[in-house]
Amino acid sequence: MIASPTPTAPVLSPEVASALDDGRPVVALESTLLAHGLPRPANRAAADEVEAAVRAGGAVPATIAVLGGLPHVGLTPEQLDRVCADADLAKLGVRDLPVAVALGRSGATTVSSTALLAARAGVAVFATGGLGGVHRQSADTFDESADLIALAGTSLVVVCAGVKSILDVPATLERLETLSVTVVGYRTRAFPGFYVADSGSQVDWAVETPEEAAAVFAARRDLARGAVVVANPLPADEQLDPALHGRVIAGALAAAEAAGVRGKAVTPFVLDHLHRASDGATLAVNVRLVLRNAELAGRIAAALAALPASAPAR
Ligand code: PSU
Ligand code: MN
Repeated sequence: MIASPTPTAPVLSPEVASALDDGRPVVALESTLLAHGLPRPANRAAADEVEAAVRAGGAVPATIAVLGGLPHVGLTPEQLDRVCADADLAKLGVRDLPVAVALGRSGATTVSSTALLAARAGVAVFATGGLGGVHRQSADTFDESADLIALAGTSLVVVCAGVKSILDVPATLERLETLSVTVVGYRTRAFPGFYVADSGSQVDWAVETPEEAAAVFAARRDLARGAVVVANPLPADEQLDPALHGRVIAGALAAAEAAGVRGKAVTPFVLDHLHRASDGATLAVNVRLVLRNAELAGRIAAALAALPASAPAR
């Protein structure tokens, strides 16, 4: 292979590198939800809590971001400070990665770019809050997250609380089916609705344990590229009050429309509006669901590491 003049290989933190070398469990975490999904300075504490939740599940956390053109897998506390403090940090999807790398820029990685970098580093399990997907009004705007197509082509487990409820959830599930992304509920067939336990849509399959989730992924990896989405709902007593949920979502989407927000600014704008309109209720629920996903991802990574090594895919 001809070496690229601009290296794109991820830089592994010492802890992540040694865990991967030893075959110990590692969980990738994205940085866009910290930099663009949660308000400063609460995002910094959340970054530590999410990493601690992965450890509680039995795995090593690897938060991913691009700093000075280098894709990092596993961040130091100072690097997390930088990701959480910089109000102008770019939001990098897959298509933005080559620009950031070649021009030496920094940015937070979304589900799509985190998945790519995690898989490249050899990390098979990833935790986030809610996937991006098909936006409401997408028939007019064509706004559909790059997360979907990235998951179609990347071998990894993504633990999430479904897709963000600001989206068109049934349309997003249709697209995931078209893209042949495997979707299983965690102990439920009711697809979670991010802030709320039940989106109202069903999925075809459920897994009951981290071991089952790991086995499904091992089979997927043997059969075909692409992700396994493990949809992990909040317990009903921890969800956002569904009535409040309906009210504030409608207001936030209307505000985005009125402000003329477009493209990749839509999701951060709407999440921020929700946090304000609900007096922080959506923020507390958002952090809680990410922590639950991080811990479950840790358990799934541990179960995967305990499986007998499978024959290499042909
Ligand atoms: N989960 C959260 N908060 C977030 C996100 C996920 O709890 O902010 C981010 C992820 O990085 C996801 C992105 O990839 O939102 C989707 O953005 P878009 O709709 O522009 O593709
Ligand atoms: Mn978009």
